[in-house]
Amino acid sequence: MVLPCAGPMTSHASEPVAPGDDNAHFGSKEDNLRWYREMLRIRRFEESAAQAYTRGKISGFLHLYIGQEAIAVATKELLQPHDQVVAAYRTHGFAIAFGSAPGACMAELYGKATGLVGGIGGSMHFFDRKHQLWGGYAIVGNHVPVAAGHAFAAKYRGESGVTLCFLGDGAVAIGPTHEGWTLAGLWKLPIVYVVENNLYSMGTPLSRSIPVEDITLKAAGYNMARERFQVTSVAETKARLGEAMRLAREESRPVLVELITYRFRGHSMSDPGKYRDKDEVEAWRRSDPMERTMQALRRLHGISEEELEAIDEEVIAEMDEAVRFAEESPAPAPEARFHNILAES
Ligand SMILES: Cc1ncc(C[n+]2csc(CCOP(=O)(O)OP(=O)(O)O)c2C)c(N)n1
Ligand SMILES: [Mg+2]
Repeated sequence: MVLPCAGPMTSHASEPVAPGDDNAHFGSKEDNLRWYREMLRIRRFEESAAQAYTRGKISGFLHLYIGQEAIAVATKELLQPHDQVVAAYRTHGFAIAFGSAPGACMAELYGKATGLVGGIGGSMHFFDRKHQLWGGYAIVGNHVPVAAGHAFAAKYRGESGVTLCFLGDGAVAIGPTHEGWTLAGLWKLPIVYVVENNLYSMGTPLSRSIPVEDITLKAAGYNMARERFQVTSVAETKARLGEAMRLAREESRPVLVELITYRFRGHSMSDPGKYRDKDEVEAWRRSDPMERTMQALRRLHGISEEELEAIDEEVIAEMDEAVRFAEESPAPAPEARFHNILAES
């Protein structure tokens, strides 16, 4: 339930939810099959990217979304045509879920001309207007006021679109976030700020970067409504994030949503993640939304191992094809680095 900013606190949830038979949080067979496939597409894309990185095919940074896929998949299902999504740099999952071609995404990572932004942006600067993804920002927190600008434009023009701005827990305490949230509250913008709280910013745990555990306590200071929960299924994420979006869309109320989630890999490919122990990672694996959806398909819907394997094979083939496309694509022309810097008439 989305709470008004002065409402009672939702519970803390820094421990993973144990897998149970909470069937209420799963959808129909068709829903679960679709969600499972979409989460798997993101995961297999990321694994292919990681392999390409270790083969030296991708340079620069590479931040993987493995563990957080349910968020992008739920978001895709909630987007209406005029909505816009602005995100940080862990954005491959959004592009794949929203409908960007995996080949163009992989080619962007490879720095090829056929990439999403012509191979000039790389992992941190995915951008696909057609599929409602307005970046891809590398500078922590700096996209928060940019997103307020998107929401202001929609309100000023009288359009129905909602802006969704995703940021990490590490962006909460940074200056531009305060500026963006202030504008959102002041101008009652139709925006939902979604903090993907994966408990770490690089190797720094949340307890060392933010003085309160419940980030949504901050909503009151910006006159935003608030919502907070752990992401364990697409169904629940869709329902609760959807309610936040409804409030922003219908009442022009900014909302601060905190999604407690977990990344199974290090911060980026160069991070072995030694600051957390195996038991912690294992505990979170047991509440992995993709794994739980797979179990629900077996348990609730009688999907066989063969059917699950067939889905995986199709998805792996799709991502192999994306890698082949990236490998065979040409590099951008040297002058391409000067394109799209100034608006061209
Ligand atoms: C202004 C700024 N300071 C520092 C960095 C270096 N940096 C890159 S990612 C990161 C951690 C951000 O963590 P979080 O917001 O929690 O996102 P996550 O990586 O967990 O998705 C930092 C400090 C940066 N990119 N921009
Ligand atoms: Mg984080």
